[in-house]
Amino acid sequence: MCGLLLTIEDGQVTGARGNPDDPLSRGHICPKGVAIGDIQADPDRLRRPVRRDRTTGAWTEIGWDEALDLVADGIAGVVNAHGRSSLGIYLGNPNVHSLGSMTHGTALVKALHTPNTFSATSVDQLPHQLMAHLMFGHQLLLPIPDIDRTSYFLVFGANPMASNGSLMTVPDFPGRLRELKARDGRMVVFDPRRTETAKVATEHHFLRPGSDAWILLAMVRQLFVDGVATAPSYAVGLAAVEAAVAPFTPALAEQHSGVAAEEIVRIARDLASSDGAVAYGRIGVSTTEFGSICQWAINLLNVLTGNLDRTGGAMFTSPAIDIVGTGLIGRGGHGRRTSRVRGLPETSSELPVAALREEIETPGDGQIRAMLTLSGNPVLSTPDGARLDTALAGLDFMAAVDIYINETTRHADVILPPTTALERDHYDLVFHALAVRNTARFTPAALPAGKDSRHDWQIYRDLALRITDRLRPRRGIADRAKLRARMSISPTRMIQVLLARGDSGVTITRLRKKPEGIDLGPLRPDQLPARLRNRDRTIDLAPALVIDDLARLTATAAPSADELVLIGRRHKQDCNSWMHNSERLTKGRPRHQLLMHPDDLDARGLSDGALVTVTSRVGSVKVDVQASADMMPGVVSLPHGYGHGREGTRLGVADEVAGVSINDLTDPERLDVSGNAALSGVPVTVS
Ligand SMILES: Nc1nc2c(c(=O)[nH]1)N[C@H]1C(S)=C(S)[C@@H](COP(=O)(O)OP(=O)(O)OC[C@H]3O[C@@H](n4cnc5c(=O)[nH]c(N)nc54)[C@H](O)[C@@H]3O)O[C@H]1N2
Ligand SMILES: Nc1nc2c(c(=O)[nH]1)N[C@H]1C(S)=C(S)[C@@H](COP(=O)(O)OP(=O)(O)OC[C@H]3O[C@@H](n4cnc5c(=O)[nH]c(N)nc54)[C@H](O)[C@@H]3O)O[C@H]1N2
Ligand SMILES: [Mo]
Repeated sequence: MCGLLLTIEDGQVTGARGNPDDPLSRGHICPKGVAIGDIQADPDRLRRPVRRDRTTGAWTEIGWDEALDLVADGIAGVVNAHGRSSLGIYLGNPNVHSLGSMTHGTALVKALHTPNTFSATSVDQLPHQLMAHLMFGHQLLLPIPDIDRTSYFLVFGANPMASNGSLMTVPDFPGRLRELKARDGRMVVFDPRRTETAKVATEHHFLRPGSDAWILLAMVRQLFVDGVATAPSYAVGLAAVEAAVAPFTPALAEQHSGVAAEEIVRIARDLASSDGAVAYGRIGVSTTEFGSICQWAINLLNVLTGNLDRTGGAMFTSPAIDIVGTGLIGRGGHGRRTSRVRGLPETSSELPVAALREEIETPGDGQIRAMLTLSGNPVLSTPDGARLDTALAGLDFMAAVDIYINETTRHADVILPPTTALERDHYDLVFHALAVRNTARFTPAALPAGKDSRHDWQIYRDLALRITDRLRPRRGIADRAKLRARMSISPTRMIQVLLARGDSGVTITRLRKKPEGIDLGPLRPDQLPARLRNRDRTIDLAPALVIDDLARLTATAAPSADELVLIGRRHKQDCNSWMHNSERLTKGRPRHQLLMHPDDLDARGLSDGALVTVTSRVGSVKVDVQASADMMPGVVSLPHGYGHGREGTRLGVADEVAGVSINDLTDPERLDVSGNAALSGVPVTVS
């Protein structure tokens, strides 16, 4: 989403700078942007399909036709023998960053019609989407902080200084924060680590991981105690909320979180009395056992203080292509069916990825026997990845659409590599809709696609057609013609049509003339209730799902004095589990270490730099430990996305930076009510 100015010489990127004319990113660039050419030039990146010999493990390059046929035969073969459920699909994060995946990947998944669809959503933002669905009537109707005008920014479990924001696309967060402070605004951060964001905050509060729900509910309660909780006329359930939060006192929150009760009360009052204030919480709260309660309470803080749909508060975006209003992406749903083995609820037709391993390994009707992964690396990114690793090795067939032979795709029989970001047109369907300012930008391919290469949308098109052709019973002629027609329209053409359908006045012609992007202005207030997507245009303040889940929270025990729990972290120079083969991003001091407070090291007789063993209920890893006074005592941290160097991968990641995978320690049994994995706050021992 950051506008870049690239220097290209002889087909190679030799320079990347932030584009000062980009109306959203304003010249900002992060290390990943600087390194974008490394992916393009990486000799380890796949440029042609490869096939793995199951006996020798050797990979051979093959032609596209052969590769697509092999995948179609493999998948159709399994499905025809064992039924639709025998195919599992996993969609990873980069799908959302590719136009062709958004337009054609989703259509492929639909055409394959398996109940066993999984994605990175359930190790990430599922609670946000579920609460948006239940409260506002659409899974992507997400309130976005008006960072450019707020006077009080209350942050739980996010590190935008490293991440550039999430469900709040905010390029140049440092610059925007400086502006916030210059207008006497405040940023208050709750995080078990004194992060880059905490260090530049007005206030930072340590809290015990997973205890946010207690604090947030105590804050909501305080609004009622002080008599300032108000709800708009189009909201229902205020009395139910008041009753539900009544037991969650600041004193209880202090017991569970370690944050002083008076501080919790004061911050709730500061939020309520500021002119244009916003509460925001991200992956640090959504990946806890009470992620949905947290997102619910955060929405409540914004609604009940009058800050939803208000300048300086949280608002819904008005993108040039409105994926919400047009119904391009469905409203969502929850619990309409459950997973076969553990009975976990579906959300928006997907199952929690924490159930993937058992769905592959547990014999019986509906067992997954073939997998298709699309831009995903679940071996490193989902809980108990080590065991998923083993499970993938036992599949009858696996195919991947990916650009690397990595920890996950090394199990594939065939890998189909699409063109990369620089070789394909891009219009961002998702992140414009989540951005802190309304803008539109079309980025034509900067480099010609390599000879004999395929865009992802072409791969998805060919797979959809070839697989459905082989499925029995065969679909009718009309059906197949419809699919062919749908899949043959290029993503860029779709964007052209979708823009014309909207009322922003933005057209593809205008966008092509202004490659830096078109500014559509700041977030707009006063859009409610019209923008709500449920039938009666009301906000449901008290969805039964979370109200019922409060009992589970109440039943949790207060922490013991000697507990040690594990949390994750992101760095500016990391990109989830990939890009560790970019030398530009990995040179300098290694950053794979376990961070631990010096007192916790002392208590165990460990010294800074020692090789330690970290053990959880599910596994154990050996990693270097680094003393850090930025950690809350009792809390240790590992970055996610590390743990490279496994046999059979071809990544070019140096040994010194390979690290270990935090998800060899995270526990697929720890879940939020939504089914999202509780990756944060895992009980561990360190020796
Ligand atoms: N413990 C812990 N676990 C976490 C997290 C955490 O904070 N802590 N974070 C979670 C979050 S927020 C997320 S989003 C997930 C991410 O989980 P995943 O999406 O499973 O993992 P990524 O590391 O994003 O993997 C991206 C894959 O896409 C490939 N790829 C990159 N670019 C392209 C492309 O242009 N086309 C194609 N076809 N493939 C491409 C890469 O080679 C890689 O295999 O991880 C989650 N896991
Ligand atoms: N450079 C870079 N940027 C990225 C990514 C990347 O890998 N690298 N990944 C992208 C993706 S896919 C996503 S989803 C976003 C995520 O964006 P963010 O949510 O901003 O990402 P994190 O840095 O993981 O921040 C989570 C914070 O929660 C804290 N935390 C952990 N447990 C708890 C808890 O129980 N309570 C509270 N209050 N805090 C807790 C952690 O210490 C951490 O600081 O980032 C995106 N941006
Ligand atoms: Mo994510």
